[in-house]
Amino acid sequence: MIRTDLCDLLSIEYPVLQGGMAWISDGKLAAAVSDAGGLGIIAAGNAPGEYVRQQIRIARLLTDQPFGVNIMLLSPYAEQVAAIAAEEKVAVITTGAGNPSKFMEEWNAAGIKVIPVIASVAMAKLMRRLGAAAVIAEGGESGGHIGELSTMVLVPQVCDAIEVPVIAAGGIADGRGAAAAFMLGACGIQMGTRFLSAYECSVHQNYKKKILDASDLSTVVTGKRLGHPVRSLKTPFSRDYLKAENAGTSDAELEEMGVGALRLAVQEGDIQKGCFLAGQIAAMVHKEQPAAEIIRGVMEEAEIILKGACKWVK
Ligand code: TUI
Repeated sequence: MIRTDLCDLLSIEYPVLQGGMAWISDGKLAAAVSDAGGLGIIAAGNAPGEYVRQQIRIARLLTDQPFGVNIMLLSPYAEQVAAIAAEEKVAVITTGAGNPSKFMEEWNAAGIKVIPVIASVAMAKLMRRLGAAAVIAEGGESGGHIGELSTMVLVPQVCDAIEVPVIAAGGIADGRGAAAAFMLGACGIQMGTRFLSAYECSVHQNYKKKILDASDLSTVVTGKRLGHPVRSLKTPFSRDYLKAENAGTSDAELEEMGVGALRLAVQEGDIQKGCFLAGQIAAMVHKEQPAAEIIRGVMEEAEIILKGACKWVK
């Protein structure tokens, strides 16, 4: 069994977080992950505060284990969701796609453990100074909004820079990735794409099928020109978007193209117009299975690998 400081910090059995995926990570998925001994996370995405409150209530009906809320800082509702998460006194708040400095004091005062997603050493240091309980160091292998660095180089540099627990994210799909993350100095992992295939994940079946059918080169990064690089599956939408980006289409028109595309993928399974966010490990997702089986499988595999890790040491 693998237990790390993160398990004690968050009162969880396995040092595994489920990524806060906009439109996807709802109360049902978060509860399933938390009930299985990981930390489930409800994603606020671009949704209003009341949606998040409703999902928190659903999760509380389904599990008595701790779970978190992810606040996407580019959302027009970020302030509203921040206040509701504090009011509801969720166990953990994770943040993404920006700098949560202005919220840290309020969340810490509410007794919430704040775990920002960071993509650089400077941001990790700032978050630590402002009272982050841990950080999630997310590499560019991830799906969705990404930073510059890969997990392999980001995680050890963040571990060297700060003394709070570091959770590795981006490119982790199985026990090999988890074991590697621990070797880099992380004391926990976060997986997003891998949980898309959980039975308890309500994403449209077309989305699940596209993940199960993906190959190593199936993802692409768009949005670099707008300053918000986003990794998604290669689809008619991503091809059109990339073409528009390269053709010099105006920023306003590009923003317009993106609006609603995520929801179309998640809820309608719209193969033509949907934007299917996914990490580079999509090809390593092979079947639908319960969230509990995913967590146990990954951690059991990591344990075997770590126990055998001395095989080259003479
Ligand atoms: O946030 C994510 N992944 C996301 S958010 C999202 S919704 C969206 N849709 C369209 C455009 C943009 C977002 C889909 N996927 N991951 C966490 C993450 N945060 N990755 C990288 C970062 C990050 C980047 C810069 C965190 C902080 C940061 O700081 C920059 C600064 O100085 O503000």
